[in-house]
Amino acid sequence: MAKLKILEFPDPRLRKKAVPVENVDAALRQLVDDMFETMYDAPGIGLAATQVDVHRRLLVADVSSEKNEPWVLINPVILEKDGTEVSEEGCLSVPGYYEAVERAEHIRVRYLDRDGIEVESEFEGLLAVCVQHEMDHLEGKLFVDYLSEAKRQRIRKRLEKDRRSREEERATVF
Ligand code: GNR
Ligand code: NI
Repeated sequence: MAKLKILEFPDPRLRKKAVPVENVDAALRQLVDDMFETMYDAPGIGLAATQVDVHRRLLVADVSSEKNEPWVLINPVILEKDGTEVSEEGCLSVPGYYEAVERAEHIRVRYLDRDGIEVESEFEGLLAVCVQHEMDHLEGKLFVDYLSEAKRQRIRKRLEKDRRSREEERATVF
């Protein structure tokens, strides 16, 4: 098991479009395990491969309070969307910011599970929000893209400033 480094906005690698997973093999399952370790440690309720600089179409999620309901979606496709709901979203790649985003309320998704079996599931509530947020990552899209240009620039500038002060901090220690 290994904890992976999470890319942060405005890193241009977060803008890459992920390509389909071709083989659900031992190496892919190792990546899935590492993504869960990274997500639980963060802590977060979902993680897309894009966020750990792997540009393949897979995501993991667990919105349960006991952290014992892991979901693995490989090559996910939304078949149906129903209703809309607005909720506050955050993102491990945009640390410290929470903003209202509108999403579909119910979604029906076709994907491969961790054994490479094709399945269809319906999601609602927080898990539906999370799956849509993670699928956006696979397209190179972030929740800040739904905000105004002014808000997005403000978040980008503050995160760049935070990053610079963290780098100065390291330079002082070493
Ligand atoms: O941990 C996360 N919480 C969250 C809260 C509301 C809507 C979406 C999310 S996903 C986020 C983890 C993350 O950045 N996944 O890409
Ligand atoms: Ni995110």
